Amino acid sequence: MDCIFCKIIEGSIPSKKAFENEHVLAFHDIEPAAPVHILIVPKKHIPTMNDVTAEDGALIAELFTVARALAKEHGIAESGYRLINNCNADGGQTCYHLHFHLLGGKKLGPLLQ
Ligand code: IU
Repeated sequence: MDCIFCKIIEGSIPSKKAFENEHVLAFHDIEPAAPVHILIVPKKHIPTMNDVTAEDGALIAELFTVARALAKEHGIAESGYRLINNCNADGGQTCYHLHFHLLGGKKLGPLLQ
């Protein structure tokens, strides 16, 4: 499959890993938009939020659990952070494998531009 995140998950493209288990990989974004910028990615290839189904419920919950743990580990749980999913073109999605951006470590600006 021609998906960069699938290649990162299988290890044929390197990444700076922040967390990994059977279902989830988290790695530092190559173009960080904040001091902490980690991508939290299901190992299952789900292209966009629109493709999430009810049977992915436990997996989506796990992504949020990992996000919460990483926020704590990277010292931004109390100061605050954002967890963002971009969906399709108008949402700004560029990598078509579901992921959440965990952003923090500075006072973030207004959300909408
Ligand atoms: P988006 O929500 O699909 O726009 O986010 C894709 C992110 O993936 C973006 O912030 C890129 O910098 C990041 N990224 C990466 O970390 N490593 C890569 O090899 C590629 C993109 I391609």
